Amino acid sequence: MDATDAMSKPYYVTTPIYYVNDVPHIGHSYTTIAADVLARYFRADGRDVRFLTGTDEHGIKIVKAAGERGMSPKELADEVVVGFQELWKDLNITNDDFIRTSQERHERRVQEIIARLIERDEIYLGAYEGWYDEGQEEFITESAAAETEFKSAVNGKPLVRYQEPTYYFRLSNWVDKLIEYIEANPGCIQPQARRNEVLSKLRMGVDDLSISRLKEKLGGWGIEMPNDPTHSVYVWVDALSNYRTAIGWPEIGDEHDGVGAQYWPADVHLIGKDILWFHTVYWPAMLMALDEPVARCVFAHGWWTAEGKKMSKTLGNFISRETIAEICDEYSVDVYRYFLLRAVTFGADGDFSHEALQGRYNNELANGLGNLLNRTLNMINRYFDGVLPSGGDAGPEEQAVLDAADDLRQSATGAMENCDFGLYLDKVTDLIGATNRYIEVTAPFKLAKDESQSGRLGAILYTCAEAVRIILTYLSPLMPETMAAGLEQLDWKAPSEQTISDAGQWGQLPAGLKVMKPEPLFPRKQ
Ligand code: ME8
Repeated sequence: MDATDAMSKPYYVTTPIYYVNDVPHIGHSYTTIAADVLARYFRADGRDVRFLTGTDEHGIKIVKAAGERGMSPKELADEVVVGFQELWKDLNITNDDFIRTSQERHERRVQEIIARLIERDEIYLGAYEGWYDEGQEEFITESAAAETEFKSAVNGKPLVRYQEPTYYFRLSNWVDKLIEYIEANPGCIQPQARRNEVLSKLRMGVDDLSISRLKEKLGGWGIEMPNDPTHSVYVWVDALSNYRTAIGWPEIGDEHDGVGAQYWPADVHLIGKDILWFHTVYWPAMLMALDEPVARCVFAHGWWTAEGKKMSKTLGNFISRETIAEICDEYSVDVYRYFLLRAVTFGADGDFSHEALQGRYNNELANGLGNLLNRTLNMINRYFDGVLPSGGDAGPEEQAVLDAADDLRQSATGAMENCDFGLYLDKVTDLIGATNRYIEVTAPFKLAKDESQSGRLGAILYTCAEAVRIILTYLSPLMPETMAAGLEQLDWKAPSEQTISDAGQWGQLPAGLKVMKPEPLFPRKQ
């Protein structure tokens, strides 16, 4: 693929669609921020990006939550969805679309998907008798239920016994194909440990999947099976389809038909580890049964605890939208975004604590990056009246900075393609470290005392300013507002068509820019 192809190649990233039975919290914000960073990076790299999020509004869990609050499911969904949408606005999330599964564009397409599966003889009528986890909206086998003493493995609540007629999807027919596909595509489930987990569970064999529930048991809420008005589509089949219905597939003769055909297959479905099986077994099997390509990658990240414990409202450590707002008020939205992606390897579990946040903030942002920008601008102001001097030839002292900048540029796109925010940020941090060390080694404050060294002094400060430009540019997808403020202090505005990979090339600041007096981007917190 040549560079132009790479640039125009669409990039499609999705988050799970969140249930509206409860309010948003840090976990939801984590997945959505990660998706936003990917979307911003690839947009900045010139790709045609589609970023989808939304809400999952059907299922027994929503019906029950609504009942407990004396509301209809629709009323509950209409109320809770606003909380998600406002949180995404507050966190500067740049999703291109927001799908709600109660929308007609979705409901009618799900019916079409089911109709096509029926046409292909992938669905048959049977009866389900067994256990159901209503919190997870998941059918549980007898042996798995026994293992957890008939309680939910996720929330510990008792499993519910279901006995009713149901339509089945011939999932078992697709197990060999799924195994073959996952084996042939090492990157399709990440991290690798999750891929192994799915493969070994698949090899143990899988039953057909119940994909409908009696409509009366859901109080009429849900998407009606196209072949049987007494049944509603199983909420997971309904929900997973959103990734396609939102981009206008399958065609049903409305204005959404084919709107995002170029985005499929999705580049990555970001999810939490709790919903791995649905995304790596049910969803690709459905697509295979329809002879459709499957998503390139499902990336399952870990779970957050808070202050060392599982989040719970009764423990008082639940990081709700209100708590997120307090954190963002104290630090900033950008710092919150940075912390979530920096503090924990994407894929691993992590703990949120105020102490860890303050520690990283002071060490990495205030002392590391903030200090570098301040020192650089201060010296340009003090020694060159705020006018950026010209650079000189790179000598051995510059080499470490140039190498770190080059390494960052070479690694950035690959890191983002692998959702490896850790590697990406390590490379940025390396460049910050190399530049701070460069200042120590070259000691510009000493050179400033010697008139005859003015050329060398200017070249050193140019090197610092250029490194800062590159650092701020690469941190922009994570911290868009703060980095824009930093670039403004540098008096730098990138050409509008410039891609981030081009921006990463050394030597773009023109001498003569009038830098501002530094205003700390990250004031130290006591
Ligand atoms: O599962 N730490 O919706 P949901 C990190 N509607 N991430 C967390 C988390 C935590 N403690 N808690 C939740 C559903 N998440 C379905 C999805 S998709 C077709 C249907 C995040 O509201 C994580 O991304 O329960 C997880 O997968 C998602 O929220 C589950 O959200």
